[in-house]
Amino acid sequence: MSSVNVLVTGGAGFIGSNFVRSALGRHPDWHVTTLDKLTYAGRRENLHDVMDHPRHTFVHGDILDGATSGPLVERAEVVVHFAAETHVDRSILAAGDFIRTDVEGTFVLLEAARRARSLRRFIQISTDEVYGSVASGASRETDELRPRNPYAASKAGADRLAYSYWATYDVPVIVTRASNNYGPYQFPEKVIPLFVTNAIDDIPVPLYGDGRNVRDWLHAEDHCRALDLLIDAGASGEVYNIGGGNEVMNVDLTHRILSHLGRPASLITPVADRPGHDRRYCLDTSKLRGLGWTPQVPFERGLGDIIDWYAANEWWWRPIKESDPAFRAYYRTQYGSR
Ligand code: NAD
Ligand code: TDX
Repeated sequence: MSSVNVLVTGGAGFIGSNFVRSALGRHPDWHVTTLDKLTYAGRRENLHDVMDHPRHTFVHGDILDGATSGPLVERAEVVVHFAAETHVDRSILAAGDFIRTDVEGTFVLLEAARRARSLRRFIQISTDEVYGSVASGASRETDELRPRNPYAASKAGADRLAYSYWATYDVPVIVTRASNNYGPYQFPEKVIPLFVTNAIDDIPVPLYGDGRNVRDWLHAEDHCRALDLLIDAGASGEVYNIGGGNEVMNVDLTHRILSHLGRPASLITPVADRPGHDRRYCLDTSKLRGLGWTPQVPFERGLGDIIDWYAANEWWWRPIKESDPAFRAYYRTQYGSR
C-alpha cells in the first residue's frame, strides 16, 4: 500500500497530539511527520505512546526555520497546521511570539506550499476567536472578523493570509475555525485543566470577572473527526466552523468541575477580569454538518471523563505545575506566589 505523507505542525501540543494519535489509529495508509518546536506547551510526553510508531516521524524544529519546515511541506500531500502560540493571557502580557509564530510562521509554510508538487490539502487551523465577542446568535463563516486580543488578531492574520494563498496561488487551503477544545494533554494554563488540577489539590480556582462569560466546548476527538472529514470532503478556498454546540457559562463550568471532584464551591475565587475579555463565542456549524459531521461526545459525559483523566494522570501534569520553571514564572505573574 503506498502511503500518504501527512505533515502535522504543532503535533506535540494539545490538539495536535490528539490528532497525531487518532490519525495513526484511523489511517493505516498515512505516514505522519510531526514538526514541533517544543515550546513550553509542546511536550514529548504528549506523544509518549506514538513517538516510536513505525508510521510516525518526529522532527524537533521551528516552523519559522524554512530550511527545516520548507522541505517537509514540499514532500507532504497533506499539511495540518496547528503550530501556534495559543494562550490569550500570554498574548496580553507579550504579543511578539504570537506575531512571529502565528503570522510569520504561517507565511513560511505557505511559501513552501507554493513550491510543493504533490500537496492536495493545507488545513489552516484558525479559531472562533477571530469573530470576536458575539452577544447573540451564532457566527457564520461569512461574518466579519473582529478579533479583540493579540492572540485572536494574530490568528485572524494567519487565517486570511492562508486564504489569500488559495485565491492568489491556488494552494489547496481550507481554513477551520474551532470553538474551545477540551480533552487529554491540554496545558494546565487553560481553564479546564487549570481548574481541575487546582481543585484536585484543594487550592483556589481563579474565576475571571463575573464568571458569566460563555464558551462553546468541543471535545478534541470530535475536532479530529471533523478535520479527517475536511481533508477528504472539504473544498479548497472554503472556511468551516467546528463547534461542539455546548454553550456553558464559566461559573457553571466551575461548579460542575468542583462538584464532580467533591470539592466545595468556596474554592472559587473571583479575580480581576481579563482585559478585553470576550463575553461569548458561538458558532453556526451548519456548513460542516452539511458534509455529514456531528459531534459524538456529549458534554456531560466528556467533561466527567476528562476530569477523571486528569485525576488519573498526575504523572503528566504535576511535573508541569510543580517544577516547570516557565509555568511557575507565568503562574506567579498571573496570580502571585501560590
Ligand atoms: P498548544 O499551545 O497546546 O500547542 C501548540 C503547539 O505548537 C506546541 O506543541 C508548540 O510547541 C508548537 N509550536 C509553537 N510555536 C512553534 C513554532 N514556531 N514552530 C513549531 N512548533 C511550534 O495549542 P492547542 O490548544 O493544541 O492549539 C492548536 C491549534 O488549534 C492552534 O493553532 C490554536 O490556535 C488552534 N485552536 C485551539 C483551540 C483550543 O481550544 N485549544 C480552539 C480553536 C483553535
Ligand atoms: O484562570 C482562568 N480563569 C478564567 O475565568 C482562565 C485561564 C480562564 N478563565 C476564563 C476565560 C475564558 O472566558 O475561562 C474561559 C476560557 O479561557 P481559556 O481556557 O484561556 O480559553 P479562551 O481564552 O476561551 O481561548 C481558548 O479557546 C480558543 C484557547 O486557549 C484558544 O487557543 C482557542 O483559540
